[in-house]
Parts: sequence; C-alpha cells; structure tokens
Amino acid sequence: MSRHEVRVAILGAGMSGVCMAIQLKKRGYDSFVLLEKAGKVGGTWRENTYPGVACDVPSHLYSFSFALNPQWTRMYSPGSEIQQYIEDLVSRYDLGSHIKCNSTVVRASYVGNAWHVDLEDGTRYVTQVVVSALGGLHIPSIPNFAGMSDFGGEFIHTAQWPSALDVKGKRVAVIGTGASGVQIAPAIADQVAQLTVFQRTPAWVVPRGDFAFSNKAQEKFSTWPGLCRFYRWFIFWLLEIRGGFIKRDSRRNQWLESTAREFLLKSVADDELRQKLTPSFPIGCKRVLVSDDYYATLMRPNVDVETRPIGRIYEKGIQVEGGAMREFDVIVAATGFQPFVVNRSIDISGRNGCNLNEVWQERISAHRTVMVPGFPNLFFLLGPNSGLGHNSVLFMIESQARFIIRVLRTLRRAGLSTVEPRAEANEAFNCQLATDLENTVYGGGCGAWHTDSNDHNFTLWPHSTIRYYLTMRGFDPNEFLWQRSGASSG
Ligand code: N01
Repeated sequence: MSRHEVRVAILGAGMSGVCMAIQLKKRGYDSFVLLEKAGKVGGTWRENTYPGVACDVPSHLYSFSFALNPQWTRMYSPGSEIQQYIEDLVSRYDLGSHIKCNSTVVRASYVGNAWHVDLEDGTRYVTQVVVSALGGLHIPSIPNFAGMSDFGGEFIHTAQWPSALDVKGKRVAVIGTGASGVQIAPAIADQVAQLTVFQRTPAWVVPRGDFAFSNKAQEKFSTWPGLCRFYRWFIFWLLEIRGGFIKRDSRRNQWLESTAREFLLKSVADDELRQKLTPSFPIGCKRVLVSDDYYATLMRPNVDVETRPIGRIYEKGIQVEGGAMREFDVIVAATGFQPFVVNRSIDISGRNGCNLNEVWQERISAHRTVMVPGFPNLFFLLGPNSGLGHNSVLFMIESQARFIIRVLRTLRRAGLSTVEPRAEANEAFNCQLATDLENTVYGGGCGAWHTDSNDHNFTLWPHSTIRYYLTMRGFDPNEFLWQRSGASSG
C-alpha cells in the first residue's frame, strides 16, 4: 500500500473541487491533492454530453467571480464550452500536479487526529482536512420498467451518452421532462424520424432568451473587464430579484406563474396538448425549466407527447398502460439523478467510528450546509441545502470555499488542529431551516427529486444567495468545537 501525507484532500475535480483547489493555492496552501475517479476533470460537464446539453444559468454568471470569461459564445453556452472553461482553469492556476485522476476513493476514516483517505487501488492519503466536492447530482437514476432487459435497441441515460451514437433517421423515445429532457428533445427533433416524449408530470417552463454574443461583444468584454463584471452583476441581481418566487404565494411567485402560463398559451395552439402540458403544482415546487424551443418542438409533426404511464418495454419498443406497443430504435432516459448517493457510496467514518450513512439515515443535513457533528475537519461543497433553484450554484461554492479557508486560517493562527460543529448549533440551524422551508415552494408536496421520502427538502437553500453569503461569512466560532492535537473531545 502506498502512503502519502498532505494537508488537504479534495474528493472530486468538478467545478467545486477545482474552485477549492484554486482558493487554497491563492491563499498559500500548497499541500493538497484533488482525487478524481475519472480520467479527467470536469464532473457534471465531463459526464453530460447529450445533444443540447447546456447550463440553464447564463454563462457569465455560471463562471467564477475570480475567473471571468469574456469569450462565452452564447448567453447559455453549451456544455462542451463549460468543460473547456474548467480545463482552462486547471492550466491557468497550474493545478495539474495536484490532480490525481483515476483515483477512486472508497473510504475516509478519522483515525487519531487525521483522516485516512483510501483509494480503490490501495493507496492511502493521510490528511488533516477532507473536502468532499463529489457533487449532489452524479449517480443516474435509471427507472426499472418491466421488460427493460428485453429491449433490442439502444437504452441510454442522458448522463451516459455514447459519443458514437447517431440518432439521425431513428425512432426515439425520451422519457422524462425535467431540465435534461427539455434540452435534448429540441436538439434532436429535426434529425430523428419520430420523437415521442414520455411525460409523467408536466413542468413549468419559462422562456430562456438565449442568443449568441457577437465577436464585437466578446471583444468589448475582453478589452473592458469591468464591463464583463458589470454584466455578470446585472444578471445576478436580475435572478436574485426574480428569486422572490421562492416564497409561497408571493407576488413574484404569482408573476412567474402567469409568465409561464402566457408562454404556454402563446406557444401551443392545440388545446388538448396545452392541457397535457399544464402543471398542477405551484411554480417552483419542481425546478422551473428554461427553454425557448421546447414547446415549439412538441408542435412538430414528427413529435408527440405520451402521458400514459409506461407499462412494459419489449424487444422492439414501449407499451403504455392501455395502449398498443410502439416501436423505437433508441430510448433515452432523461430521468435525473439520485441526489447525494455519491457521498454515501464512500464509506465515511468520523470520531469513534461514527458512520456518515448512519447519521444521514433519517435525514441528510449539515451545519451551515458544510459540516456534520462528529466529523472533524470534514467539509462539504454543495452539501445539504446549498443547492439553488433561482441563481448560480457557483456563487454558493465560492462562499463555501471562502468559509473553509477562514476556518483553516483560524486553526493555523491559533495552533489548533481540529474543528467540528457542536451538536446543539447544528440542531438549531437545521430546525430554523426546516421552519423557513415551510414558507417556500420548496417545502414539498409535488414529489420533486430535491425532497426525501418524508417530503423534507434536503438539497435546496430557501433564501436569497446574499443571505447565504452572509450566513457563511458571519459564523460564530462558538458554534464549533475547536481542539488542539491530542485533546479529547468534550
Ligand atoms: O432530472 P429531473 P434532470 N417514469 O429529476 C421523469 C440539473 N440539471 O436530469 O416529474 C417516467 O429534473 C420525471 O418525472 P416526474 C438540475 O438541477 C441542470 O432533467 O418525477 N418518468 C422528470 O420529468 C435538474 O433539476 C442543468 O414525474 C420518470 C424527469 O424524469 C437536475 O439536474 C441541466 C421516471 C427527471 O427530471 C436533474 O435534471 C440539466 C419514471 N420511472 C440538469 N423517473 C443545468 O443547466 C423519472 N421520470 C444547470
């Protein structure tokens, strides 16, 4: 078994892991490693390569405040451009020597006053600090329809798109009408012979307003970085103000719902189809989708929407309940992810062998969204309740990385070795969060992926991002237990 000692181990080299690494480097911490299971960096943007993949947050905001990119080609740039942005960050900040690809972490155990991070190949990293940057939406949720193994064509999840697959002239079924489904359907509709969208629940859709930046605009952003920053802030505040829809029954919620209704009315002339596409839950309860061309795609002559539940899959196609079998060459499952399962696939044990899976058995939660009592010096990026439905998660990641740096500095300056949240502070934080969630559209009731089996929202932040920034900045040191090496916990 090979053994290495570093100060910080970051698990995962996606957007959040790379952000953490840059912040460490900028603040003079050079003893860190990024452990990545795949062959290259990128996380979500490496894995998701399906046709039409793009971010549903404008690119100038879906990039880091310390690494603006004047060269974005579109308001909503394609996934490949975001992947390139991440790879460029690695070169720009010279992170290459810190990144260990093909390193699958299987276990992280707190032993004595250190973390032992074990890889599948037997390598062990002994570290003071572990930062989990594994991402909440990583493991595909693949439905288990009867007869699925009988299907003779291609069955693909959106996050596992084979680069060689050509859907031209094929009969394609897309199952799911979430953020991925509404991107892929318009991207392939004009190439395929027939496209059937299998919709279980209609989603609220608002116009995206996508456009390409002209060369002139890109040049101006490059020449005047201040303009690029101003534009970014403009988008940020626009989304932040619109984010008032989170509050249940608020004026902005009503306004957003009427905007979505009008968009549907204007886009879909057919009454029967419009009826099928009208959601019956409050806007925001499930992620609000942004698309300029989804509704138009559904109006195409070679596209139809099937709302009857899927009954069985056969060798040649799909049969819905009460319907005949329809033949397909390709079935695309745009059925989303299993939130936080990736954190649970690694065996994480803290003080006294306390296991994270057991702690999270009843409810997934963390103090200030980043730390769990009993797990000293373990931090989560994009951890419980730090996802967003109205703005850019990169803002959250930056706030979290800054918080971690502040904690590391405090440890260093005071000659301390460990920090963990006090159980009572964690309890108070999460009780308040649960109360706050009740007044929002994220409070459950529509079967969204971001709630657990008890309808408790464990993924989304129920306030403005500014409030999150202040929450992460203004922590009280007394909420945490700080210790010197060798001291026993009390
Ligand atoms: O997944 P989803 P997604 N039979 O869970 C349906 C992020 N993202 O991959 O609503 C039939 O939203 C399911 O139906 P229902 C973003 O945060 C971001 O689209 O459960 N249908 C739903 O329609 C997003 O929220 C970007 O009734 C089944 C769909 O599949 C998250 O990823 C881009 C089914 C799943 O929708 C997930 O999005 C793309 C079954 N058995 C994704 N199981 C950005 O741009 C599920 N469905 C940042």
